[in-house]
Amino acid sequence: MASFLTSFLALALTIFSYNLPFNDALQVTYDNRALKINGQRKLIISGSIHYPRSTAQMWPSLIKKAKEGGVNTIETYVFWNAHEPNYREYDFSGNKDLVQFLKAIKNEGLYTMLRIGPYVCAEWNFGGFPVWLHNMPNTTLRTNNAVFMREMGIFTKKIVDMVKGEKLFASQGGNIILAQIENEYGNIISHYGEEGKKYINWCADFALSLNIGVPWIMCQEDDAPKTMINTCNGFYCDQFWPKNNNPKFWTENWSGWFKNWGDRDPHRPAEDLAFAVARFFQYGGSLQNYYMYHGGTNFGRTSGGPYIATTYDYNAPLDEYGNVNQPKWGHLKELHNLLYSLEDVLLYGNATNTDYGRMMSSTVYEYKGKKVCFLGNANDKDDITITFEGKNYTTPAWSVTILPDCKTEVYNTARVNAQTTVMVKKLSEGPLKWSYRPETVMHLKFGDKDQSSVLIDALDAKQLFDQKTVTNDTTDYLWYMTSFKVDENSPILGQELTLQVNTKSHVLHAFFNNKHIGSQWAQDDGKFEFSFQRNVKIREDINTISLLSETVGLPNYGEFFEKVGQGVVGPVKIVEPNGEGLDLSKNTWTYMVGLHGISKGLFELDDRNKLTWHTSDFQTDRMFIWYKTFFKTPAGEDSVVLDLKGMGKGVAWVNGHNIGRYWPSFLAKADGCPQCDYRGNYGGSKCGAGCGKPSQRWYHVPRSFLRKGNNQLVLFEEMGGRPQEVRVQTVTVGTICANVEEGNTLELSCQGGGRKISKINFASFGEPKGSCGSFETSHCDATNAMPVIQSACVGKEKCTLHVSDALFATTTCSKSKRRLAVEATC
Ligand SMILES: *[C@@H]1O[C@H](CO)[C@@H](O)[C@H](O)[C@H]1NC(C)=O
Ligand SMILES: *[C@@H]1O[C@H](CO)[C@@H](O)[C@H](O)[C@H]1NC(C)=O
Ligand SMILES: *[C@@H]1O[C@H](CO)[C@@H](O)[C@H](O)[C@H]1NC(C)=O
Ligand SMILES: *[C@@H]1O[C@H](CO)[C@@H](O)[C@H](O)[C@H]1NC(C)=O
Ligand SMILES: CC(=O)N[C@H]1CO[C@H](CO)[C@@H](O)[C@@H]1O
Repeated sequence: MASFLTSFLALALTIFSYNLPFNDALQVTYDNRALKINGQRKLIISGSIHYPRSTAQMWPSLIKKAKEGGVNTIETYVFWNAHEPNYREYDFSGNKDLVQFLKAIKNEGLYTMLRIGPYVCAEWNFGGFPVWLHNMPNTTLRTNNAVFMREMGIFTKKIVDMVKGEKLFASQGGNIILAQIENEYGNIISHYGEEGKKYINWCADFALSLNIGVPWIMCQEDDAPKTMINTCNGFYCDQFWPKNNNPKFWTENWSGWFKNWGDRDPHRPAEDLAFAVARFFQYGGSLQNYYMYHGGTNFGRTSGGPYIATTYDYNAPLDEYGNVNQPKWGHLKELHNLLYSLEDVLLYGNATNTDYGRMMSSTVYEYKGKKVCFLGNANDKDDITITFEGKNYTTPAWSVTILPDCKTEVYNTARVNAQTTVMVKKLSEGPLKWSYRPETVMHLKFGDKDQSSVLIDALDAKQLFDQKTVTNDTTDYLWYMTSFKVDENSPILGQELTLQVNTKSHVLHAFFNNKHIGSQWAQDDGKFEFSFQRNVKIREDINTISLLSETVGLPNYGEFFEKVGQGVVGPVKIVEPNGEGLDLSKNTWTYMVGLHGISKGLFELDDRNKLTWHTSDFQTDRMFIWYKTFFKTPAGEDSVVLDLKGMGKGVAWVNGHNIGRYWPSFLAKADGCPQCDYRGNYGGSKCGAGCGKPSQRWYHVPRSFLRKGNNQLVLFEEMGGRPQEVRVQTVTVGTICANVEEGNTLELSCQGGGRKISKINFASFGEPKGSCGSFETSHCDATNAMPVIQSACVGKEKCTLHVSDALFATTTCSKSKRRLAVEATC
């Protein structure tokens, strides 16, 4: 069995280690089983990487690691609001250089799935739509609406023409094999009635009219027009049966989950993800895409919401910084290589399914005398033994066993032999030397704009406006300001009064007569609205109210999501104890977009306004304050992060690059971090970690944002924090572990960067217990595992060992249970 396994995997690897030739046009078609390339059915294993969620400098290495992990295709959306931030002003620079990204994929010899949308959802701000589009008169998004369809048409055509111009479609000799129009419209179509149906048919006709020469897909859209391939999205898609004789495609296999401010760290166990993939192929699947393969970072204001965090790590096979996430990456890699080696039998063979009850099934594929078998156990509690073709097999609960010759068990999704890697943070610099500068609190004095020097472009109106329509979403921040006059004889003077602000702000900071009276933020309850109420002391004559309203990511999902109000929607009232009150909603409101410090460019590298920053009387735990410091670029290649523990909420810039919103004071829920059992259906809140800790403490600073020598870090802190606790750190491989069954291969690697295995902390062959970080020997283990592993691994960047009892002293452990557990330090 052992030798068979080794040669088998070696074969699988050679099969995959060729570069796809992209010179000649490829003919891409499909039938009821699979996508066909030049007439040949093709097994597609794809991974999502969203180009603006990393940097152009990171792309080649991300794509390479994805290829090494055994994906043959990269998928991305196209992000409209990143490319057309203002009407007819386009941006394809830096990490928005779509063509460069597509070429990087092609250069690695991988295929591309291009999901143009241009609605993308994707936890991306406003689902990818530019807010100016919503602000155009008479626009309703994602339905049969003239303004919307005209603009969607113009943008989509622009992208298609750009890609065609570079000859990137497979039909032109490029590597793009599929394109997508719209996105998950089936989830919401019922809310749009006949107009929705007209729209989706228009989408199909419009897409076809672009003549790209490769098929179009529509994901999660059961009523997709016949010219489109309807595909499945979800945590599991084995029970998805396409219509219209279409092949079974899975365009979003959620490899983990995203994080909101206040959420635990999402974690989808490798065993469960591999189970979902193996089952999909057991039941006739032929194309699947990991959403995400690399999640990355929501830089700047790109995160959707409300409340999508800055990290978009997604617990994907490549982590936020681009490091391989082990054992997930390695466990899936083994599965991918095995599946490729079975491609012809899986895609051309006939399948026979047998049901054994208790959720146990087998599938036999037969083609030209070759046979491949799957044993699938979807029982979430019981391991099940069946007699299959004359032999007994035990399949662990919630797992799939693959027998490439229908006799030998080569892969089981619940048996993880890949190494586990624990990444650690290393201090590079800190504490840092800070200077500070208060942000200006806007207010009106005596009814006139005496702060006209800072009230640039102030707008007056006798109404409360939706925040998006005033800011065009150019900033998170909008001031709503008003004043009212109280006569000396007014009965409300001297009474206990309450200021009441009904708002759809995500965060509200309120000032009365230029004094801060409170801050409040919305609960993450799906509604995101609240009533802010505080006692206020009215004075005779003029009183002023200043409300700083903030958005923390615009909605990206749901029917009519663009119509959800944002900002101070009102009413705004001064309420007397008897409930009567003064309604200020129709008062004259003065609007001021953004912050003073932002308009003055305090975060920019060249201090063009030469404003003073203070160092004496250093201020901490204070709201509305700017902090500035400098730090050195950490040596080496490891990813760089800022540890912002101790800070409240705000925005961080490094050398003028906005690295995103930070909010470490928003803690993850204290409960719901139980022991993780991979068995049973996964959901976004299962297996979470980090309960009660900051929902995001570390913030990625891509190396390409750094300079030789000193780097400038600027923080705008709006709640109050302690910058002296901020640290610059690097992320590196700490402990590595493996827990390999006899007959398999131990592979330990420090994952590059020239690092070597320095120490073996634990090694035991037999029936060692526990997991990485807490292994223990058992009574029957061999006595010499430590020296064997030390001599094989210490001082090496990588070591490989075929695990067999011949290597070790005798053990009394039962033959079927023997395994080798190792923990090492890089
Ligand atoms: C918007 O729709 C209204 C009502 O159908 C119409 O009167 C108005 O002219 C439209 N405005 C624009 C700019 O198309
Ligand atoms: C699969 O089954 C169909 C119908 O039973 C048969 O016509 C075909 O030859 C079979 N193909 C293979 C590869 O066995
Ligand atoms: C399989 O297991 C059954 C039940 O335990 C046993 O009776 C049978 O002999 C086994 N068959 C083989 C081939 O080992
Ligand atoms: C928002 O867009 C409108 C229409 O293009 C424009 O008149 C207005 O100045 C913009 N406001 C801001 C703050 O960008
Ligand atoms: C229905 C739904 O929420 N779909 C989303 C599934 O998850 C991915 C990422 O988490 C989104 O991009 C989909 O649109």
